[in-house]
Amino acid sequence: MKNVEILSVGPLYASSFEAMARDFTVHSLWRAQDCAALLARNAGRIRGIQTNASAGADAGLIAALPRLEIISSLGVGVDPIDLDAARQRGIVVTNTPELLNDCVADLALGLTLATVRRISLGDRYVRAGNWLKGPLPFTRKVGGMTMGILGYGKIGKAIARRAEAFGMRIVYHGRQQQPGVAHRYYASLTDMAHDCDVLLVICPGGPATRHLVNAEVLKALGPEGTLINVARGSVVDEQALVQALAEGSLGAAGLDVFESEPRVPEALFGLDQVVLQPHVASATHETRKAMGDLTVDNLRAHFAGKPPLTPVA
Ligand code: 8YV
Repeated sequence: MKNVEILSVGPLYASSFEAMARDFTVHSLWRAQDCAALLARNAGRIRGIQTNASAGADAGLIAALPRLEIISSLGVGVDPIDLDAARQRGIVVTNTPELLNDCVADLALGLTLATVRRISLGDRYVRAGNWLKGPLPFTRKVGGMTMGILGYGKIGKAIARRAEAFGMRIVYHGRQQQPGVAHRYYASLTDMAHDCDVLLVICPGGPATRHLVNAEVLKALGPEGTLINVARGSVVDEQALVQALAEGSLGAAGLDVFESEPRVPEALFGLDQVVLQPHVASATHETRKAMGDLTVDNLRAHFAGKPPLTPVA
């Protein structure tokens, strides 16, 4: 397949990238000093894009590649890929679902525990020598809390199983009630936020969910409530979130994702009731290797004339 030229738009797990570079001729946009020059030299021959759920592939890039046949993306989210532009040209789009469910759910629970029990604060407290001056204030018990899950898909359910093991009660909100699910469904996100202690965001990003968690929802969650976001920064109105945390109308937040990554509002840095992570929910060697290998396997299948393994519906 060395005669097939691939444009690498964003990083891939190192060994998966090496395997891709052995099988295909790869041009790395994310390593290029001069992206425009790289495209000008190679755009006419590129037949596949390898990207990820952060870098995506926008309409301009798709239009610049006249022979493009497939966009193979690492990650489950496809919000930064212009799916309409791809569909209009009959370009296949693939992602890597399922493989990351456990790791994302693990981090969601880790963030929940760290935020409610102030684990990062406790760590800073000990390091700063403050324990010598007195104990850390009490926190709240996780068992017995209600977790409201926004986006009750496969990852949402993996989070629910873990939260239940910690004695939490689960309720959920999504576009519609799901048949055969025992947990209570809320048609209104605001009503759910009002009734839960932890609001856990794990729905897809994109225009349909932009700022779903707005000032009203945060107010309903309230001064004792905790927001956890392991989905997309775009789902939460970040300005409203910063304001609610700063004035105390929202209790606490654990955030793995932000509206303009890797930029994080500096106003959050000084808040002890906030735990921050640099978008790492799926970032373990095991999971990123599996995701990386599947990203390359989708390219291999397509260019061997077979159907892609995990096409985006
Ligand atoms: C990755 C993700 O952080 O799958 C997703 O949608 O956001 C994550 O698993 C991302 O793919 C890395 O760019």
